Amino acid sequence: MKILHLFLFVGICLFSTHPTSLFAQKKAGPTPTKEQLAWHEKEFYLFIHFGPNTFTDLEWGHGSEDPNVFNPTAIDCNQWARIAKAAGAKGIILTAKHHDGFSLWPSKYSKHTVRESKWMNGKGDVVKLLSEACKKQGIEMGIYISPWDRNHPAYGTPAYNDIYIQTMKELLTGYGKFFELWWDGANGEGPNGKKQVYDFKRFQDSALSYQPQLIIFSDIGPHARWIGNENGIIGETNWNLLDTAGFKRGAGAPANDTLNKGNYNGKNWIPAEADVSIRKGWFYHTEEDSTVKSGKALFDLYLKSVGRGGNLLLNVPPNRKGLFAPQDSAALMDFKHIKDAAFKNNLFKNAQVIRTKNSVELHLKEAVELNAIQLKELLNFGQRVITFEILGGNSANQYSTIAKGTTIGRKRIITFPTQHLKYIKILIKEAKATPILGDISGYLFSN
Ligand code: FUL
Repeated sequence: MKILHLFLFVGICLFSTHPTSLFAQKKAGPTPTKEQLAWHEKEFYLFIHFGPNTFTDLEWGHGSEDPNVFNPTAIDCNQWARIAKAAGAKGIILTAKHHDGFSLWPSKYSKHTVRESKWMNGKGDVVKLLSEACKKQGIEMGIYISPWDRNHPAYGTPAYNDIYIQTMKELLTGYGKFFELWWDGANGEGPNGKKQVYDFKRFQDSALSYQPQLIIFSDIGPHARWIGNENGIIGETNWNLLDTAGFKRGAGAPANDTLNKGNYNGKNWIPAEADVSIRKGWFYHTEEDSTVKSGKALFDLYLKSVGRGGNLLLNVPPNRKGLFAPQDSAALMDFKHIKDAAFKNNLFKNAQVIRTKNSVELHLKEAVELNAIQLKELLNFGQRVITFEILGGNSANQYSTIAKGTTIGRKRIITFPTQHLKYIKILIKEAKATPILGDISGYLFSN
């Protein structure tokens, strides 16, 4: 890999000069749209799977369930939004319709909705309740509308594509702005045993005509991609780029490993979003209460998703009352606490910064103990860094390797066994073009 002129601009925090001259720099390959840049900054938000499955203990409802099974006894979307906010989540994505076709709002285009249930005498609307709650808390809302529908009688016929578009229109024009639209890759049979050939081109054009700012997620974007697993773990190498020509959503998507790492030379900016559940399943099941991930496990997932340049979409499913269970809320608060403590004290804040052609040295006033370093690239210039090395020592001329890494992207958090260091060097070994880094910070995470 050829190293082009490496000239590092570091840190907004570390340097007093803002790198305005950089705007003259050549771009390196695809760059994010302004909507994608804003999306990257969200970092972490919640996913909510809620519906008949919550009451039947299924993960994939059959679509033939009696709508009356959906009957949360004490639903409180304000509780969801409050806890999300308190946990540091920037939004909530709701399964407005999962594969069973049950709509959490009274859709005109379905006979399998909250309206047909006895919940609130058929007058309820979860999408409305949650959108109001999110507004109240100042967080954003996104929407999951499963294309696969095991209930709709038209599923498996061309008419369903029009119905799906009308369904999206109802949601996207009736409840205010959503930050993200989530398309699941699953495509099974409908009630008549037929599979649907989705007209994704029309779906996409229609969705964007109703809400142009939307980030549309699917296996292959167009705006954010699946990471090829549901464990929440993004590749240590993570390009925000993906080639999509010739690929399809679902079975025709690129290999999971490709989705996990992106394409080095990908033609489109399609960053990774890591979806994972706080518990075993996506829907709430009492017998899975013991599977709730601890705050520490969630922090580890944060490091392996956000810390590898992607976003973290954490599913927290409400129980049959319509509330987050106490175990889940407690784990979220623990996570927030651990995360806040970890990033509270930037050990590099008063460092002297020395830039060379391909490295940045941080000379601290005195040696400190640290075990984590956070690097950033300024994404509006594209993703440039291919490989880097972190070195450290106790004199300016004696550095030894502490860690090596591939790709930086929006945020890269590198952890290593605790070191006692006064001098730190970030060496950019290979880059596609002049690397443009944001602030560099160092921390001592507690174990
Ligand atoms: C999968 C679905 O089949 C699961 O039920 C869940 O919604 C998950 C987030 O995506 O593909």
